[in-house]
Amino acid sequence: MAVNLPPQYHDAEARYKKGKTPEEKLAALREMWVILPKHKASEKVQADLKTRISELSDEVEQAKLGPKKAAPGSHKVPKQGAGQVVFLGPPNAGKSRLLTKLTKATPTVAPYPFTTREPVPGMMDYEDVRVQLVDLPPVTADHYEHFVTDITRAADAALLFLDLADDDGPAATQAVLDRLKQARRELVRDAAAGDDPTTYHLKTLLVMTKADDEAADIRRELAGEAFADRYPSVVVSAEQGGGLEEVRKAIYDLLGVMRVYTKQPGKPADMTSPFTCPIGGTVAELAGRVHKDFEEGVKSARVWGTGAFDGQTVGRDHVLHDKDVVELHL
Ligand SMILES: Nc1nc2c(ncn2[C@@H]2O[C@H](COP(=O)(O)OP(=O)(O)O)[C@@H](O)[C@H]2O)c(=O)[nH]1
Ligand SMILES: [Mg+2]
Repeated sequence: MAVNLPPQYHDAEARYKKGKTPEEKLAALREMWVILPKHKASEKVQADLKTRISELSDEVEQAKLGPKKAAPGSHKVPKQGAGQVVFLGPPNAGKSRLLTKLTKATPTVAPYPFTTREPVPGMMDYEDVRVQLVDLPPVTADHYEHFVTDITRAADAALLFLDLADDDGPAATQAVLDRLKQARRELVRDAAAGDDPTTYHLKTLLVMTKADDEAADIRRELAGEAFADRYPSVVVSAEQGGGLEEVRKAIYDLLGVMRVYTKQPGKPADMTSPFTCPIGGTVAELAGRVHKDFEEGVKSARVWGTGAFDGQTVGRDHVLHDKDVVELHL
């Protein structure tokens, strides 16, 4: 669909291109955002603009912190698997313990706070896919590692922790949200919902930990009032193992991906390692996952799986479904 952009938009875009400092560029981008018609046809332009504004806001902010804290990339965790999910929460909430239960990673688990200082990644198995989980240092009103700002942008989703063994759990979790907001990071139910372009929105699952605590049920009811409307949630006891399977599934669901198995003509499908792409993805998008040159090159596909599809030939814009088997024709 074509987007009709008013002339003022193009004027602002020209100022953006001519801008010499990040501040000038950011000002022009914000003008473009205000002018841009917000409707279905402009969704892609809106999304691109939001990303550019959010990235440039970070850059301007980091420059203010000075070169030392802005050291780029030092805490990057290269993505693996179907998606990357970061752990955000107050100290002592059971983040590291949960990571040891869901993956083979071995972060330090200790009854005192601030034991985790660096990102610790681990791979979680869920059926036939793997999801990358990343344990992070705790966040409080006064303690914030600046690399968390970068790492939350790179992530696909977040787990927000709430400690059911602590009367102050809800306040500590709220403090995490408040501190992240200062860094222009907002944890939300649906990443598409937020419309402040300077803030980066990350899809989030609330994980209520230490369900084995004797007062956990009461605290959960109280916390439910504060948080349950804002996020999907799960309750878990990493110590006793209760709820771990639900957590695995909820994390996978949070990613909003589907599995697609590929096959070569005349050969059986490889049912062991599916490709994952966002729910609603097309044949062309899948092809791009298989090889970056295939997205342009794919002409049609045969699809087995959902409903009527039993080897039918479909076009490149055909929408795929979870567990479809696809033979790409280039
Ligand atoms: N009772 C109970 N204690 C837990 C549970 N999960 C973690 N803990 C304890 O809580 C403390 C902090 O755990 P840790 O994973 O290091 O917290 P982090 O700071 O959020 O990474 C440790 O003493 C853990 O043994 C749980 O499910 N039940
Ligand atoms: Mg920890």
